[in-house]
Amino acid sequence: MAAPEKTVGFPEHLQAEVETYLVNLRFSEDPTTDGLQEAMRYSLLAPGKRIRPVLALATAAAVGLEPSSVLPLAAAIELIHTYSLIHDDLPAMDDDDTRRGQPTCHRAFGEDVAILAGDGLYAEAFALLLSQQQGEAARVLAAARELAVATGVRGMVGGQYIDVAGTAPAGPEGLRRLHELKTGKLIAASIDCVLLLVGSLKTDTIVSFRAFAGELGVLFQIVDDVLDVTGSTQTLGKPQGSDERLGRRTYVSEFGLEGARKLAAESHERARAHLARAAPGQGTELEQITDFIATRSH
Ligand code: GRG
Repeated sequence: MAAPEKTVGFPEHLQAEVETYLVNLRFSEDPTTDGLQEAMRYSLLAPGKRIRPVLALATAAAVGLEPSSVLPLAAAIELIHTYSLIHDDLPAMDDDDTRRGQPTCHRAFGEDVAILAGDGLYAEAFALLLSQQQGEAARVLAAARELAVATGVRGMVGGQYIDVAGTAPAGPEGLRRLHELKTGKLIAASIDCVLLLVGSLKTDTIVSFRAFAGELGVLFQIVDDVLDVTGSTQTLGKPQGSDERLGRRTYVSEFGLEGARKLAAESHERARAHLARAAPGQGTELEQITDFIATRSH
């Protein structure tokens, strides 16, 4: 299995904790489903940046929890993210050949197995969260509910539908809403679910963390749209230019490259300001991730 990507200015100690946890995950010991497990682990353990689980661990650190105490939640989020990538790459969606620098799951294992690998990762994410995450039962359930909503019709899958069906209203608000659901909700859940596990934070702190979480999702997507135009297929680990090929509405198609870059810079400033209010003097790793998301090249 390829080594995880090394990233500059990123909390690599948290990334390493996530990676070790993911590598040790097994979903079944039944040999008749070995091929399915192989496909799931092929996509999961490919060199992704682990932004979402690292965000969860960094949020834990910022609110005084031991980062490793939220590893089951963090890993569940990465399982769900990986499922979304597998299904997004399918012929019926983006029909992509490469992802995370290797052939997509359906190219390596066939379309039928890739669909099942995505389904399996989604279900195993909740099995992991509900059986392994420590904490008061009501708080773990609240986090599970948040994750389900963030990835359902009011979140990631709803956003993907709006994108493929082209039902977003015209104009910047429609575009923002689409991406808020499709990409933003899972990124925000990586922070929100940790707050729900803690359960005893001041309202002001929660409000600022939520504003930070929402802005980080926006920032991630604007930068992703810029990179789709300016990055290379090799650096990105997925085909460059696929948004234009698929006629997708992006921040670049809507505002032009320079306009999108300006919006990214403004969003970066807002995210940092929200974080400074949420975790004054304690958000070092969250600051690192925020700056990484704004300046990343892949
Ligand atoms: C449920 C089919 C389905 C789709 C959900 C999120 C999503 C919609 C699809 C993922 C496809 C995609 C490329 C979306 C754009 C933003 C994004 C999520 C990029 C990939 O995330 P990174 O950069 O990837 O964090 P790594 O590989 O580093 O984890």
